[in-house]
Amino acid sequence: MTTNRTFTMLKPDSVEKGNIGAILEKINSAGFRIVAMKLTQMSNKDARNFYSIHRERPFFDELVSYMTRGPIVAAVLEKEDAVEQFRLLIGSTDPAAAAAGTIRKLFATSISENAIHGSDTNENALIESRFHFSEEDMF
Ligand code: IDP
Ligand code: MG
Repeated sequence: MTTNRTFTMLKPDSVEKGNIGAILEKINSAGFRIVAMKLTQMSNKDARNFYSIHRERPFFDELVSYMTRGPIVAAVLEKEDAVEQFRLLIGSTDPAAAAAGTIRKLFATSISENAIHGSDTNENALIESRFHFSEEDMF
């Protein structure tokens, strides 16, 4: 995996609200190429592992139950400077603080149900992509 890739999840609230198509349209329009993509549901164990960095946070149990309550869309995306460019596209963690036009501003409900995930570093993009996809599933 090159440093031009990032990892995303359209979280359960986005799938429940029927926002998959609208969010993918924003991602496409911003010039990201889809390298891998699937509809999947995380188990409790998956979510606890994926978010293990937050295990001591007060919102950890809430986060795990939110992320496991229904299907997500997991994807690997490619663009120059993908990690940083994608974080700009999704906006701040709290949609109330997110810039106009960002995916979280447009589609998120709250700081906990915030529509979409984006990796925060190149190293985590690689770890998170491999969590969901094998090398032969990445094009
Ligand atoms: P990020 O998704 O913008 O990188 P992180 O701080 O890594 O934000 O938090 C991971 C996820 O945990 C958030 O996307 C959100 O779903 C949830 N979360 C973060 N902070 C809070 C909080 O203060 N209350 C409830 N949930 C939170
Ligand atoms: Mg994060």
